[in-house]
Amino acid sequence: MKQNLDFLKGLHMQESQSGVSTGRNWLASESQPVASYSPVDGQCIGWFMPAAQAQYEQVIQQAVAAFQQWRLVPPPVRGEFVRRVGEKLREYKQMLGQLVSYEMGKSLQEGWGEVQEMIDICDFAVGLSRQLYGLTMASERPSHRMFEQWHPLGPVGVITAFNFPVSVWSWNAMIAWVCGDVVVWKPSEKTTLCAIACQRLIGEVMEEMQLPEGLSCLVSGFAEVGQWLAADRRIPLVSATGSVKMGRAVAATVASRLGRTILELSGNNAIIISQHADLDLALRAAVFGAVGTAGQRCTTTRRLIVHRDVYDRFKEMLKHAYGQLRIGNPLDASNHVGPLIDQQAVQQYLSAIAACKQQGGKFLVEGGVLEGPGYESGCYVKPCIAEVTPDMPIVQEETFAPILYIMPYQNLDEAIAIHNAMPQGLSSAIMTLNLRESEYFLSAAGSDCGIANVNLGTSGAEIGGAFGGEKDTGGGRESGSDAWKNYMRRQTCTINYGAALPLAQGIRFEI
Ligand code: UN1
Repeated sequence: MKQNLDFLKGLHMQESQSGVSTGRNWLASESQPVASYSPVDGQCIGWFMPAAQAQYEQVIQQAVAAFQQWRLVPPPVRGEFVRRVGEKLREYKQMLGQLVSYEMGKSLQEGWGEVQEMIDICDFAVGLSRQLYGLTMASERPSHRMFEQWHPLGPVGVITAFNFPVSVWSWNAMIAWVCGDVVVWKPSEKTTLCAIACQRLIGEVMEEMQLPEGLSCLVSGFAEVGQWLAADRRIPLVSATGSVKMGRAVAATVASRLGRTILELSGNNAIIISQHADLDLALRAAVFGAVGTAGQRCTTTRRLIVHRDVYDRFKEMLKHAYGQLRIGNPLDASNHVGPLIDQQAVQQYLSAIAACKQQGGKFLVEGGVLEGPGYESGCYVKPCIAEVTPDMPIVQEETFAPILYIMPYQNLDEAIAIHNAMPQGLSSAIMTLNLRESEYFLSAAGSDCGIANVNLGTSGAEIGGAFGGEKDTGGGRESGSDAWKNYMRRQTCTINYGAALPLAQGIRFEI
């Protein structure tokens, strides 16, 4: 099937373009152009010029200047900007979703879903722009009033991964903007064209509203650009999504200057499938969780912990479901599973399978790389399932690929112990119709993850909740609930409207 790439023109993508921008303006760069290849068909989609240090410096100066103005704009007026961004995204949803699907390789449904997630966070942020509430506290001193207020923080650095090339940035950017911050985005070098497309759309809204250059900045490039952001004292907050290795490096650098981070790193998410589960529901949750986005979500279901009474039956159900999966071009809506992001990811998938076999894993559904017509990019792999024991080293690791590990359990305490015995702590789920089991799973003795679900899978969180997790996942929270507080500075204020000066804690000090 010949690919229709008209959406690239619709998004004003050129063959070669600057990857550095302060909003409406694009900076010429001295760097060597970098190509972006589609894992869908192996074609070069276009080229971008990454940021060199000189452009980075220009961008940050502009961001700092824009912050001086933007912090003084009333929050609901800042919300109006985000509302218009949401309108723009609605207008371009079809095409931007197609670009996400083509450059990243996720199914078209998921590409559109990702843009919808951007629209949703815009709506959330618009409402939030009138709800940046602070508390009023009871002062212990007579004629004193005490309260807290939230002020804008500064330019926020946002480092994003290839797997959600547009929405994770938007979770950060939309919230940061209504909070009065400006945003400097360093996207994954693997999906930079998606970032350029977003930046162009933002630039149009900035032009329409005549907003200060520097409000929305893009600094494309490799890991070194992320390190510049991490080391930069002018960036009070760095929000980073990606590998644990990247997160540790960013965290150490930002901590050494006592800056703030929001880290959203790896997951090793499991579903506990009880003997009291609705197994049909469990099957649908497990299969989408494991093979959706070709296993490249940080919320992907990587482990199934299944009660012995239903273990054999569930294995058969899984085998049958995996037999129905259609793997192929993600822009063809009839396919369930697209390619991995690149050849390196394919190698990691193959190494994990080899390690699993070597450590005693038994494959229920075999993996492998697909070849032949339609699979020329070499990035299409078969989703596979291995029976393992929980202590195998490979099971402790997050491999960004559709490899599902399955293991049995006897009682719920054992299942929860297996569940929690991982370095990561992002998302989790239990499938059960038994109230005691589900409540126990959600109790302090239950799941140790940032996200815990009952009778739904581990992936596909909504934007209204805070997103993130514990342990090696990094501890950060983004998106909904009160995650906005990370993007602002809290000020505790006390006003004395009396004529005396009583000291707190009853301290006496007479002069
Ligand atoms: C990620 O993989 O980094 O919950 C984010 C989900 C999506 C976001 C995943 N809403 O699966």
